[in-house]
Amino acid sequence: MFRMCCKTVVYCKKYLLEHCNTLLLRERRLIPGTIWAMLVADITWSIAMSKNLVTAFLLNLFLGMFASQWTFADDLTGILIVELSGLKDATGDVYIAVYNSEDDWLSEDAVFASEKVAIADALDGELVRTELQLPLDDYALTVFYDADGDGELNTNFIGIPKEPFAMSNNAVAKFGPPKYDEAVFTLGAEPLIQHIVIQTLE
Ligand SMILES: [Ca+2]
Repeated sequence: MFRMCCKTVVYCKKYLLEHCNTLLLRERRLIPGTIWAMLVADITWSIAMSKNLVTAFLLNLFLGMFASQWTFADDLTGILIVELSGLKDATGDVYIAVYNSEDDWLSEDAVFASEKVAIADALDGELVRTELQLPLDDYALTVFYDADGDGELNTNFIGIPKEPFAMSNNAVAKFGPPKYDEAVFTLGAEPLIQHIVIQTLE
């Protein structure tokens, strides 16, 4: 019984630490929560080895689960509210692409997150409004209205969008698309509103 409990606790601790390492690789802001979770694992492991094993085992599980949930839900995600204006149609879809790296900016293959928004379902007065839940970090957005419904941003032969589009911060194109620095913003724990005016170049 004692050996089985020891193995179970070791397995739970190993899982927790591996889970924390995965989080650490995914999101640098997880470090404080990760350290906290690892401390919980180590403290309860010490208790388990010296006193009441079953109590420590249950405490380990409870605190480990609590630490993970606390890490994810309370400290590490924020609400990004995207409000769009300037759309001339109340039907069709808007596509939002989220980037969190200058190196990935405007790459079709390296989008951090994306969302297809049905305009009819997201109308809030004259605005199209949607919410994204994202890890706390820096982001930049591109938005376009898919006028022909093919799911892609149509461009002309030199790459200029033929469908209404916009960037976060309402960054303006000048001799090329806006740079990441012009479109980037920081999502913190408080909900953040990005009010974006859709533009049509042609
Ligand atoms: Ca299109």
